[in-house]
Amino acid sequence: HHHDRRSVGIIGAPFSRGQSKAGVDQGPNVIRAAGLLHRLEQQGCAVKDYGNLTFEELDHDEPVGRVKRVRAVGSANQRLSKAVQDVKKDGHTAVVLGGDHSLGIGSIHGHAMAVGDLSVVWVDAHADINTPLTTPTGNIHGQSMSYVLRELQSKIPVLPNFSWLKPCVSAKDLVYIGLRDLDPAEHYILKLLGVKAFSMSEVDHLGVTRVMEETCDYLSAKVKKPIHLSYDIDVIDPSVTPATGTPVVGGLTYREGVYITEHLCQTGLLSVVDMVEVNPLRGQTEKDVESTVSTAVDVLLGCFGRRREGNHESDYSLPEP
Ligand code: B3U
Ligand code: MN
Ligand code: MN
Repeated sequence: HHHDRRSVGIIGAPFSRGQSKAGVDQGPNVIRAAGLLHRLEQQGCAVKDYGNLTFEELDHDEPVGRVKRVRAVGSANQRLSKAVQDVKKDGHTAVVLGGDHSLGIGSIHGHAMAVGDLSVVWVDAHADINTPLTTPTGNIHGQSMSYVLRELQSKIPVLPNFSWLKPCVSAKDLVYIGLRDLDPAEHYILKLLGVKAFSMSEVDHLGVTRVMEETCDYLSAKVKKPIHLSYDIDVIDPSVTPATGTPVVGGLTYREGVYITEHLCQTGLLSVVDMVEVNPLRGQTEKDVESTVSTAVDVLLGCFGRRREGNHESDYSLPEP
């Protein structure tokens, strides 16, 4: 039988302007330093590293209404969108290493420009669906989904450096997993639009196995679309992944966090994966950072065929004595 070598294109997006804490821009480098590329190759992937994107520094980026650093976030996401389009045109599954979660905007947009309609699985303690008018913090990493959802288009004001952005995701094609810290406006939006969401209560009630079965049944009910997985490391419990900007108690276990990507890998539909909010300056100790980064790597390896039972390449043969 033939075996497709999975090809992975890695984009570093060392971007931090969607929130206020220093260090999240070091995410791409610490994830690479933990051996991501080598381990992907070891499990049979062909890996191409596109390197880190660079972003322009803006001297004048005053808040627009409540929203902070709009121009920087707008232009960075435009660059990321182009980069994701290029990686998709080269035929790879794209991995975007963040950086904060505002990069979900450009990553999803670039993905949709390259492949058309897609499904989004947003794995996060937070829904990141505040609009520029409901945001309590002004941070765009808490607003990403509202910028790309077609149904919220009329609620988004014109913002500088965002004129390139076209809403490209339908509410019916979005599933949330792991939610446990939503603002009232975000909870209202999810109910208003009927968004499929498995909060931590549903994970407790159903178990992660049924959550993933229901997620995949829901998303492939009519046509199978490419899946965009946007994985915020803060979905996992801070006892495991403390080195992140906004840790929230009561998160996924390591095993649940990895199971999600093992299951999505089996669909064969994973097309772009974001790994965001790994911040090596937020851990208390070296061990905190190590645990956070190695968990992020294991989550990513799960997207590309790693099994906890062990793996071997299809052409493996035992050495003859
Ligand atoms: N919902 C809040 C807090 C938040 C969202 N995402 C993170 N924090 N990481 C907000 O800023 O919109
Ligand atoms: Mn997030
Ligand atoms: Mn989050």
